[in-house]
Amino acid sequence: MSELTIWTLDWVPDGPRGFVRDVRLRWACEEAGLPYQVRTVPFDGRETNHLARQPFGQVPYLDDGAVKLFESGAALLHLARKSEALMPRDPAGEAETLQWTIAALNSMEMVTVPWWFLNVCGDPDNGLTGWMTQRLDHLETVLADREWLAAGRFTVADLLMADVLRVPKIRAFGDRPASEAYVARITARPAFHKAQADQLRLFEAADAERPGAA
Ligand SMILES: N[C@@H](CCC(=O)N[C@@H](CS)C(=O)NCC(=O)O)C(=O)O
Repeated sequence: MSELTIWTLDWVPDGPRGFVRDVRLRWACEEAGLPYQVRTVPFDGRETNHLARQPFGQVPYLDDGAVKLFESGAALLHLARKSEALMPRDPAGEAETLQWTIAALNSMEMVTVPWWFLNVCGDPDNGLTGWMTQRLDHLETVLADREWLAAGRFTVADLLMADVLRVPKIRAFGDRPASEAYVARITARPAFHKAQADQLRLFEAADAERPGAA
């Protein structure tokens, strides 16, 4: 088996620490028991310094031997094909997992990220608020009577949906007890704690190397 390499930035400011999307890939590898290493590209110059690997200048991206992937969702599905811990092998369970993985990206994150961006730019009552409310309310209905999104068990779809929903401003956005309990339940998993702690450690260690560090 070729060694998996997860690429992330070498440093980020405090705000995004613990949320940089390499955590999704680390988390998936931890759940699946897949060995991996983490390598970094410089935060400074990120707009242009790794466009050959991530055409939008972002992270994460993943190397698996000859397989090179960007987009956290694509990388997660690649990892899920390696381990039943992330996705069941029966056709119905696999299809449900794919469906909810895409839903996390294309029905939730496609709304939450632009909403969050307008919010942090100082426009909390922006035109996306109604859309966001509607999406979160629909998901609350789904989560009110199920523990997991797909296949009656933990899958990579839960990992991704919980990661999308755990952004603090989104969690604080209204009273949705089922969604709140869902995010708490999924992020209580030891694999998430290890993944997040490892990311935080990487960025903390990099503080000392920053220009102007004390
Ligand atoms: N759709 C992409 C989004 C990637 C993304 O937003 N990456 C952030 C870190 S979590 C990033 O690289 N930000 C730096 C930048 O955009 O300059 C994915 O899921 O991989």
